[in-house]
Amino acid sequence: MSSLLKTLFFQNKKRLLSPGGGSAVAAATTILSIRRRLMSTGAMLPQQSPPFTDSCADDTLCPTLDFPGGSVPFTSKMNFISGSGEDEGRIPCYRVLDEDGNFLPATAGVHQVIGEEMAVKMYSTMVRVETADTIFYEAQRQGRLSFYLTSTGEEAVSIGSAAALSPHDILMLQYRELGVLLWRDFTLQEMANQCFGNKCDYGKGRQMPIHYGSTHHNILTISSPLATQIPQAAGVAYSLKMEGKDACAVTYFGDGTTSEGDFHAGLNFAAVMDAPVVFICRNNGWAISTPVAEQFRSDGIVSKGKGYGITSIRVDGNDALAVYNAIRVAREMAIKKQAPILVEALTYRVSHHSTSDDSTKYRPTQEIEHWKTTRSPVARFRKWVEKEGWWNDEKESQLRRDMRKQVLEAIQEAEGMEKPSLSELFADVYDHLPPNLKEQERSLRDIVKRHPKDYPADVPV
Ligand SMILES: Cc1ncc(C[n+]2csc(CCOP(=O)(O)OP(=O)(O)O)c2C)c(N)n1
Ligand SMILES: [Mg+2]
Repeated sequence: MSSLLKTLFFQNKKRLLSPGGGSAVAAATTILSIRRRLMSTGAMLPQQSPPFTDSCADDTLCPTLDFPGGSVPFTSKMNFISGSGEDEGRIPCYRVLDEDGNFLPATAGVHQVIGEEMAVKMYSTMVRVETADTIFYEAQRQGRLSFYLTSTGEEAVSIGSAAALSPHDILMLQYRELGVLLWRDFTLQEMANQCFGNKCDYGKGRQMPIHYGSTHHNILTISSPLATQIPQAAGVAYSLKMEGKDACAVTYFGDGTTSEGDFHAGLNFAAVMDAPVVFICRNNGWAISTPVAEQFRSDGIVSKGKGYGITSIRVDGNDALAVYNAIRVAREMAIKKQAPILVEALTYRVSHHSTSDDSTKYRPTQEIEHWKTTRSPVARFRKWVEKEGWWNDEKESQLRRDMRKQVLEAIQEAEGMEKPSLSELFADVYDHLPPNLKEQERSLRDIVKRHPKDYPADVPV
């Protein structure tokens, strides 16, 4: 049976794993259709419910209802369950360090799981992200890039989590997780090539800036439509399970993205299929101009895990050590139990949503300042690393100087590089170009010929 299941799966694998091609729903549908085909051939039996026993015909004498999926206790109290969680209070947030980088009394000695090398690499990657974000943002303002978006204030979520994963884990990002890419040694040059859409960009200049992806780094290409990565992650996790891999799928998404149908489909699918996936929600308080108070009535995202039967935790997203610890354990559980885990990281989007946004129009500047200074995840982590005796002002100035130089060099190199040729715009989707695309290509070439000044000179026609 397992070889038939595998054969059917591999026949469909390309569709399931293709980042842009196979949509999330298609992935789910394909896996379900594989199961259905196996059941119809008798190769796989549907999961058996325990046999129904009418052992208790009189409900008043019976303490439980024998129901498909498991028995349910009866009660004579008419209790409505509170939807907001106000009866139980809000779900607490796990943290390790206080704002000054000191271990909290309850966590001292218990949680110090990383040593100097890891701590310094994590801090250096945070500075790398900060520097890249600042310079790329400025480059966009100078008109050298069409678009950019920073992860300022959220560095601990991406770097703390990436550090806790294995390079074999397959990642599906949203767009505000540059730290994850840089942690995996995706270079500043690879990043700059993508943002400038030059001939070395893996996407051949066909995506907006910041839509990174790299097969070599096990990172699927980012796509603009929100939440598509969530059911895809469930499908990828299911494939890892079928191949018996010692790895999991990990997907990142924002608070606003949880309002998409794909979020709910993805979580339910992963739970029902026992797929080893870690869902990481960066709850940064805002979805462009929509605050979380207008996004959902639940106690954040962590409370939704229970509804899908998923083990979940809420963590302080500005505490890199807490994120690291939580994700390390979440990963272990996902693989060992072959089950999904949901992690909600509470953080804050300090930057504007993107270069197309001005967030001072819809939120108080004091709120932004508070998170930028008092609650900075980078400053907090630096304080801890310094207290351990692993960092000092001299190392700091040297690192910042080096990073600035590296980012500027990468931008200069990427900007000067030739763009992909015009024909690439039509390649890689169909084996043979269909007539409508042939016509579009012909028409585009005709327009470029007639209006050469309106088209960039560095795009080979
Ligand atoms: C399906 C879909 N709807 C709307 C958008 C437009 N959009 C882009 S980003 C964004 C906000 C997402 O917020 P969140 O998930 O909280 O992520 P954050 O930007 O805060 O990191 C919206 C509405 C989109 N890209 N895709
Ligand atoms: Mg958000």
